[in-house]
Amino acid sequence: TVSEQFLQELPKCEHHLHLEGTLEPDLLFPLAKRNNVTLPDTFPQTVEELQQKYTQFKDLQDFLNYYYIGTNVLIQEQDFYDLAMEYFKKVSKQGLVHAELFYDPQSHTERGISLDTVTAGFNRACIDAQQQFGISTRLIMCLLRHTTVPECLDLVNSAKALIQDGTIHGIGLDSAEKPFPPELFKDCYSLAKSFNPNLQLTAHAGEEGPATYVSNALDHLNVTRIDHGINSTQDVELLKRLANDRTMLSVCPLSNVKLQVIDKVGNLPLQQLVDNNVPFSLNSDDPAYFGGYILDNYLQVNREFPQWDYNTWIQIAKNAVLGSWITEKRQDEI
Ligand code: ES4
Ligand code: ZN
Repeated sequence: TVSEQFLQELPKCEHHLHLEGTLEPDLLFPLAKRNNVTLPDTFPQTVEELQQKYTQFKDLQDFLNYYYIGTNVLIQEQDFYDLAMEYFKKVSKQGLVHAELFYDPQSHTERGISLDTVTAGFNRACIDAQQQFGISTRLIMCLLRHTTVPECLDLVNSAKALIQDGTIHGIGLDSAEKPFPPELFKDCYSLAKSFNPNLQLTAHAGEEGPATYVSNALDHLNVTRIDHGINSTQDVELLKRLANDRTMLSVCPLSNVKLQVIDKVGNLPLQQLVDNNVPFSLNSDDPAYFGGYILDNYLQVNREFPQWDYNTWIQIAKNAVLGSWITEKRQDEI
């Protein structure tokens, strides 16, 4: 193992964080009150009851059911700003220097909240995070794969100006993985890319879904990164491809345990990724739901991969910098 102080001070980059997944119970209830939002009768009514529910989810869908109810309390531009600022405040104390952040516009537009309201609040927080904490940021707009392709095309079209001016730096694909293979969203990805050749592309694949979802995301969506991707280890040829192309996997240790994708962090195939030279980063996914922020994920991996020395950890941190969608100048600064 390495010392916890070393991991705390190590400059860290986050590539897999859903802003809506940073909604802590102690912000959820006040926001519901502030916005006069009634939660379903079946939803826990106190912070304690909700935290109790968050101790374990049956699977990804069980978690998503809570996650989408949580998003309902976000209404005003200020709510989105406050949510993101709470996240930046926490991780600024954990050695985070760069964050690439997912958000799910469709979970808000379906409730009548405009893409511009959501994006403006999150983007204003990003500007303030750079100012106040020196954290650089990128926003990644996700398509919800449980919705329809025409709905996702509508979202991409409505985001045209934000993609063109770079406010939206990347496109992602999230929500229930099976049975929605990445290739369904081929036209959505190519349309988005046609708006700005510098747009970056990633997709959730290989979390609950098979390695073929990872290959198909590479083949049909032209992504340069894979979110989760841990099931890639089912296919050795795919591992070679990821290593050769320097395609980074954004791995989320505590998330995988809470959603019962794996039994314990030590069962993640991280040593196999290291041995096959596949780049990966360590991330928190939905920290308010999964019991830990970025540093907690690093610390848990350190405990369960005690064979890793300082050099291994420095290499992981470097790979995270190299896999970030930032300028060479910013890479050198970090
Ligand atoms: C997510 Cl862990 C995970 N997987 C897929 N979609 C998501 N949205 C928020 N968290
Ligand atoms: Zn995710």
